[in-house]
Amino acid sequence: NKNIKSSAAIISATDLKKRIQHHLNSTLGDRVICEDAYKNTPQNKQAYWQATSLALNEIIIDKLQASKVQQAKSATKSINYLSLEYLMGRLLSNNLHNLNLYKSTEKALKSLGFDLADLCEEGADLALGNGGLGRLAACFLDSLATLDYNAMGYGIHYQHGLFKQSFKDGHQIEQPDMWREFGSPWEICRPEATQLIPVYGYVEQQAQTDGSLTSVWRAGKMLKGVPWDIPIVGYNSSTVNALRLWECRADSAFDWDTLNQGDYLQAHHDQVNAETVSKVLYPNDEHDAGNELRFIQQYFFCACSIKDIISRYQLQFGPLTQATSRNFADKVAIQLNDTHPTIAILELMRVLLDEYDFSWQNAWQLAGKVFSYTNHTLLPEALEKWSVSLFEHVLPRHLTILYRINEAFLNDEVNAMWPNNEAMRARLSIIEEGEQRKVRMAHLCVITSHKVNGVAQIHSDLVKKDLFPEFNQLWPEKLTNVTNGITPRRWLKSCNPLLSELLSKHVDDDWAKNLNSLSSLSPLADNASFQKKFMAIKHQNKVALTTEIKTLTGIDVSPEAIFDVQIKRLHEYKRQHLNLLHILALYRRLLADPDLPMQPRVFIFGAKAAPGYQLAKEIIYATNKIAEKINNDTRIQDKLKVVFLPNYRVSLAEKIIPAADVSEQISTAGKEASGTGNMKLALNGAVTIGTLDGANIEIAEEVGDDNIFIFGLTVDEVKALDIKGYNPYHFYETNNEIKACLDWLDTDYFTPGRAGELSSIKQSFLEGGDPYKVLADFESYSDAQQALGVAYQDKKRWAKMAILNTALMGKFNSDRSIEDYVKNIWFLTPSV
Ligand code: DL6
Repeated sequence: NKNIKSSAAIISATDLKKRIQHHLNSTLGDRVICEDAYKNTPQNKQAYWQATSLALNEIIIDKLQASKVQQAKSATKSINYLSLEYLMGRLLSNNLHNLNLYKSTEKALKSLGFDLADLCEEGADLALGNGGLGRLAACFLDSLATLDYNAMGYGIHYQHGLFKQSFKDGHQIEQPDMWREFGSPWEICRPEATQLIPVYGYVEQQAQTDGSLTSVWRAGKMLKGVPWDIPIVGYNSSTVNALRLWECRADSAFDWDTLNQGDYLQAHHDQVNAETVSKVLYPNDEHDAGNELRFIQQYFFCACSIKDIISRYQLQFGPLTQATSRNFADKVAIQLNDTHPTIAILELMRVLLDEYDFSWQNAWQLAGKVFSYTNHTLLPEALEKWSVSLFEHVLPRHLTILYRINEAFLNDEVNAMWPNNEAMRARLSIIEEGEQRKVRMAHLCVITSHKVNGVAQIHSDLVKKDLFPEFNQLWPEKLTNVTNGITPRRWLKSCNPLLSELLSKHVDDDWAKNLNSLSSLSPLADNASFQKKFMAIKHQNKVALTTEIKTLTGIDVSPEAIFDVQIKRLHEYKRQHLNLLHILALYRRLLADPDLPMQPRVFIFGAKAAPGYQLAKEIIYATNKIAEKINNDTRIQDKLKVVFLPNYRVSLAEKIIPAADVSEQISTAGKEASGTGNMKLALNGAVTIGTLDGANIEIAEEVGDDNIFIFGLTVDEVKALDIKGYNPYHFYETNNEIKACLDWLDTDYFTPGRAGELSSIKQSFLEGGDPYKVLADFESYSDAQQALGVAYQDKKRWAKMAILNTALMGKFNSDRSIEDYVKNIWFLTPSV
C-alpha cells in the first residue's frame, strides 16, 4: 500500500514540468504561442491548464489501475451509487491536494511562467447537478475513495450541465452550459463497456414446454449507452475510484437501408433522437414535470448501470446464477440517491427473471438485499410519481413486474398487518388510483429496500412520523438516519488555503482526514493572538471576495462590513424573500435615521431559479432591483449593500464561503431536509443565523447555543399554526414594518415608472397565503439579526464564535456519513 500511496508523492516538480511540456507539445499539438507578449493570453492559459490536467490525469490513471487490482485482490464488496446528478465542480486543485502534488505542481508551473491558482480558474465546473443532492453525491465519492472503499458512481454524461445564469436588467437569463465543448482532460471513454438498452414495444406471453406462460418483451427500439469514466481521487489514500457517466447514442449510427434509399436526413433521425436522452440535465431541484424524456433518462442510466454492475461482478466472481445469488448480495450494494433511480429495482428484477432465469422469490430476495434508498425531501411536489400509461408505453415489461411486486406486498404484508383494510391498501399501494393512475416511486423504493434513510435527524424523524408512518410500523428497523456531511478537502483545505495553513500549524493530526481533531482548537478560541490570526485570514478572504464582487457586478463593497451570505437554490421554502424583507426593513430604518448605529452589512446572494419557477425568478428580479436602489443611495452612507452574484456554482461557492461572516439558513422549520451549505459555511468560520430545521439543529448541538443565532417557529409550532389556521394578514395588519415594506413593493420606488413589478412577492404572502410562514417568522428573524449585529461589534466575542464554529464541525465530515452508511446499510470493508 505504501508504494501506491507514495507513488504520487515522489513525483518532483521537474518531472511534472516535463510531463506538462510533453502534453503541450504532443497531445495538444503545440497550441501555445511562446513569445513573451502572448504568454498570458486566454488561449495560452487554457492550453497550460489542459496540459497540467492531462499530466495529472496520467498519474491518476496509474493509481486507478492499481486500485482496480487491489480491489480485485481483496475481493471486497462494492457500493454502487446511483444518482441522476453529480455537482463535481472543478477538479484540478482538488485532485492536486488529494494527491499531495499541489506544491510541486505550483513550482513546476512557476518555472514555466504560470501561477497555478490562476490556471485552476481556467477549468469548467462539472455542473452535472442542481444543488444539494448532486453536491452530496460528489462529497460522498471523495470520502469513499479517501476511506479506501470500493465504489463506483453511476450517472448521466449530460452534454449540457446546469444552465449558466446571467442577469439582464435584473432578470435571470439562462444559457447552455458547454462544459466539454472540446472534450475534458479528466474523462476516459470506455467503449468496451458499452451497453444496449431496449425500450418501448410490447409484452408477449409465450408458452413453455412445461405448459407455463412466460412474459417476453419485444422491445421497439434499442439505445446504446457509452460510458465515460471520471477518476475520483481519494485524499492521502491508495484509492482512485471512478464515476461512470452514460452517454446515449443510437444503436447503429445510420439506418443503411434508409440511407441507400436516398433519405439521408431520415437516416440521421434515430441518432439525433437517441442523443437527446443524455443531452441536458433537467434544471429543477425539487420537482420535475412528468415528461417522457426525463423518464427515459432515468430508465436509460439505471439499465446501463445494472448491466454494468452485473458484468463487473461476473468478471470478478464468475457467473451470476440462483446458486451464486447470495454471493452477489455479499459483494454488491446499490444506493438509490432519491427516487430518481428507482427503475433500477425493476430493471434488476427484469434482468434476473428474463435473462438469468431466476425464480420470482430469489430475484425479489436479492433485490431486497442489494438496494437501499435515501430520501432527500418531504415536499409533496418533489415525491416522484409517473403515470401508469407512460410506464406502459415505454417500459411494458417493467410495469408487469411492478404490478406483481405490488400485489405480493398488498396481499401478504399489508393484509397481514391490517386485514381486509381497503383504505390502508389504497394508501400504501405503489399505484395511486384516480383519473390518471400513477406509480408512487418512493413506495417502490421503501418496499424493496432493506434500509431507507433521511439526511438529518429531524428529517429522518419526520420521514418516520409524517411521510411513511405505516411503513415504519410494518418494518420498524428499516427507516433510519444518516446525517449528511461535506468533504473537508474541497470545503476547507482546497478552498481556504490561508485558514488551512493556520489550522495545520496548531493541530497535530491530519485534520483534513480526521476533522474531529479540529476540536483541539477550542481552548484557543479565547486566545487573543490566535483570534487575531484567525480574523486576519477572514479579512484577507473578504478582500479577495471584494475584488471578485467588483469584477462580477461592478459593485464596491468594504471588507470592514459584515459579509452576510445566503447561497443555495432559489426556493420559497428556503426563504430568500424573508432575507429580502428584512433588508427592506433595515433600509427603511436607515432612511428614517441615517445615523442609526449599525455595523455596515453586505448581503450576498447566490442562487439559480428553475427556469419554469416564476415566483423564484421574480424574487431574483426584486433582489436585483432593490440592490440597485440601495447600493446607489448615498443617504445611507454605505451601511447597507446588496449583491446578487450571477451564476452561483461550486467554484463560486469556493470563493464566497471562506469570506463569509454570517451564514443564512432560514428555511421554514420542517422543510429543509438537511442542508450542507450550512456545514460548509460554519466550517469556514461563519456564524449561522437559522431556524431549527435540517442539520441546523445538529450544528447548534455541536457549537452550543452561544455560537449560533436561532430564531423562528419550530416544526411543531408550524404544524400547530397550520391546524389552527394561519392568517398572514394578521401580521400585515399588526406589524407596521411588515406593512410598510410590503406596500413599498407595490410602488415604483425600486422600478421607476413601472409600479407593480414587484407586487407578486407581496401577493404570495397575502392572497397566496404565505405557505412558508415568512410573515410569522419575520419579527423573530429581525430580533435575531439585531442580536447578531451587536455580537459582531464585540470583536473578541465574534472571533470566539467564528473559531468555535470551525473547531466543532467534526461531525459533518462526509467521511463520518460514509462510515455510518458502511456500518448500518452497506456493510463494506476497505480494500486496503
Ligand atoms: O441531502 C442533500 C440535500 C439536502 O441537504 C437538502 O436539504 C435537500 O433539499 C436536497 N435535495 C435536493 C433535491 N434535488 N434534486 N434534484 O437537492 O438534498
